[in-house]
Amino acid sequence: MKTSLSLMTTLAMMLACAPAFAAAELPLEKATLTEPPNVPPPITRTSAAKVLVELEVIEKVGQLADGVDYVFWTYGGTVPGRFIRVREGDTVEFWLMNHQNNKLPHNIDLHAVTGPGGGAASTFTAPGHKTRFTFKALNPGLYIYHCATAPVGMHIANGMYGLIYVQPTTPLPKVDREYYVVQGDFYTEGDFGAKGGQAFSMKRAIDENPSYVVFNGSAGSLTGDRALKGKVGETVRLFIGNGGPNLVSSFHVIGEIFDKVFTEGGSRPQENVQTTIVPAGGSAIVEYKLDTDGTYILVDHSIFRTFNKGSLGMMKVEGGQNKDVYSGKELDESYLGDESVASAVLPNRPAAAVAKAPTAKPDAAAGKSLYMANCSMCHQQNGEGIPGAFPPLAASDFLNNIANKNRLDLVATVLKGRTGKITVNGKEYNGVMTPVSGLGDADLATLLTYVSNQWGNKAPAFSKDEIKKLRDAVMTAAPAAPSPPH
Ligand code: HEC
Ligand SMILES: [Cu+2]
Repeated sequence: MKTSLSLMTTLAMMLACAPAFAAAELPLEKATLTEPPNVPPPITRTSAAKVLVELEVIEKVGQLADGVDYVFWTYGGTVPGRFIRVREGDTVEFWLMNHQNNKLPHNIDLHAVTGPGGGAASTFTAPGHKTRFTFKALNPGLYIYHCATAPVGMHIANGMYGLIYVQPTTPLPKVDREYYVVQGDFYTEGDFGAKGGQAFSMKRAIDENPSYVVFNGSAGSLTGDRALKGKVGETVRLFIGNGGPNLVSSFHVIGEIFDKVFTEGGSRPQENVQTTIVPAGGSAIVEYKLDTDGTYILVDHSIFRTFNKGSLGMMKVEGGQNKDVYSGKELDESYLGDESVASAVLPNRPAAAVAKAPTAKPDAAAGKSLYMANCSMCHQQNGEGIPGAFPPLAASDFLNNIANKNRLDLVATVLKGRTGKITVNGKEYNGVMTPVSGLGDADLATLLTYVSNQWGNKAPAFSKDEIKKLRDAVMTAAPAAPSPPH
């Protein structure tokens, strides 16, 4: 009796668990695909399905940055392409459609596919055609997909990549928010910020010298109104990819520590990570909790890419400051170090950049070297800025035309930084100026007097006392702006 019961149980279990029916007998469902930065909802099914994925290739003009047009080649009309979410063990029927207005053939290599070329040869599709192949999602994880049509590098460089997440049979714990962010490097004939239509530069691409390094296909795709959002107390999961084609990303969120990172999109998490490497053609899943409010900046910590090539995104977190976690600035008072120590340690330091005993009349040479040391890398030596990225200070209406408010605004901009939309001389900017710290009242007076009396600007000189008053006013006002990278 006992024996036969256990035999029956075993038989019943075998029947219940028998997974390997032909794919045709699996329940059929259509995958929900999402545009960046959105992620399809978690799959709640507990058994395999046959999942239909339809992805359309669209070649179209978009913006690489403000006023910079570029012909992108896309999966679904965006860079990165549509986010695909399936479940480990699913059978995926994959359709690639190449729109009839496109000029080129394309295909797709999904790194989630086991089989030659990841689907590339099977999906080679001429304009005005569609192709199909089917694969089984054997391995869970986060995978890049990309075009693999010759010249492969060019197809990828033009934006043909995205992420497919094969959700493990035991899913990751639920979080409050999931987002989709993919870095990519772009190669234009003109330098960063050069306006108008920009052609692809094969030379730059081969030299691995991108003019743009961006998240989600354009500088500013995740800033201002398009910033990612969150609330204090929530948990966040970012599905990060790197389309390349060339650069490896040092992905970091300024002001956050990743509680968990599934490095390279794999199955086992590392804990308490500051910066994670995302290889070209690779991914990472990062998770963190939002503990206090403010703007958190997503960067490639190869930091010139962030401040000079566009790899800067934002997550705006609301819900109040948690003073136990982060106090904000508690104190700023004068400090006078021993001059002889400073000059002994740093004999080559340019004299004018060193904080001197306050002089009554700020001088232009000192102002210039302070400007060169603190502002010129963004606003440029001649104060003309960089179109689309850094607004001009030269003949800037912002600096000169806000009647009496401008003096306070200028000091606030320098001390607290500035972010959000701003119109300068009729052109809109939407960037991030990080706060400039470490300048005493006398130096700041010298610097701002210089800035407001150069390149066609005209304003009364700032005195040390005036700066002190303005600084007090700024520092007691509401907090703003992100902290600089650390
Ligand atoms: C890291 C790059 C960076 C540095 C360094 C920097 N700025 Fe800015 N600045 C910006 C950006 C970006 C904006 C526009 C911010 C926005 O879009 O809201 C800006 C805006 C401004 C504005 C308002 C707009 C205008 O053009 O009149 C002023 C004034 C300004 N900066 C002055 C300064 C001064 C003075 C310094 C040096 C003490 C400085 N900045 C250093 C990037 C920078
Ligand atoms: Cu292609």
